[in-house]
Amino acid sequence: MSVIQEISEALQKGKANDVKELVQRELDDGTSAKEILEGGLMAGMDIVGRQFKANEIYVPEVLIAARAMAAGTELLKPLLVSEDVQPRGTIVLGTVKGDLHDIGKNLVKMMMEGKGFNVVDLGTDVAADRFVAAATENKADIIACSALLTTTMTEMKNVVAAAESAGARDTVKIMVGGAPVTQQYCDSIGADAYAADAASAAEKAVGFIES
Ligand code: B1M
Repeated sequence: MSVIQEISEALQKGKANDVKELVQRELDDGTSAKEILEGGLMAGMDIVGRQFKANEIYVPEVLIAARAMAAGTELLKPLLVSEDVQPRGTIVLGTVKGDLHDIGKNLVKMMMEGKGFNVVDLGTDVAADRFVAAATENKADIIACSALLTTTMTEMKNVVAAAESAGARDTVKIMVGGAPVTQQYCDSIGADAYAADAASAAEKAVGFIES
């Protein structure tokens, strides 16, 4: 097995220290950061995403794999900047106003980063105007909103309205998700996409960029 494959395997098993060691070894051997990111870390995270979607693994395993990915990307970040690897696109992500749940949102972030996106994480309790201002400031392709409460998901409608009044509706796609959110709700507020889970959210984001 190549070291790149070993990196993917170690990430899937959530072995952060192994990932760190293997990434450093591969860098010392002269492999580019881009190759390590795509062939090792992102490939491993793709498999984790598929397993999570198929209910073959659960939240704790995904969080441990995310920690391992963070350990690897930490070493690569400065090199990726100098190698001028362009991110796939920029996504502004947050949990909507009034809502403090962030476990699902953090998984969405991790899956999106695993697909090569630059994710601007606004955290929790994010008002509609802040989503739109951050999207404009960062020239984002996508605004991604998470909500876990039936009482807060209505803020997503305000995000769509705020993007419209800021004249940003043609340049930014709006994606919604979280336990109480449905495709029907997405359609009713005029958002562009709904995703039921973190892996699907990342796949849909890729679909927007490649379409
Ligand atoms: Co709260 N909570 N909570 N809670 N909490 C729920 C959501 C609830 C269903 C529990 C219940 O009553 N059965 C209920 C909501 C009821 C409703 O509105 N229908 C509830 C309530 C009522 C509350 C409080 C109001 C309780 C109170 O204080 N009386 C309060 C609200 C605080 C606030 O936000 N203002 C509250 C507080 C909390 C804690 C702080 C204790 C904690 C949050 C900790 C944290 O997030 N850091 C908490 C937790 C942990 C939960 C439960 C138990 C678990 C949520 C979770 O993290 N799930 C939850 C019950 C449950 O879901 N079983 C509950 C795991 C996570 C991986 O799943 O977030 O669904 P989830 O994310 C998934 C998908 O939804 C999707 O991808 C993720 C992974 O695949 N997804 C997206 C999420 N965002 C997406 C965005 C996308 C696409 C997909 O595109 C952009």
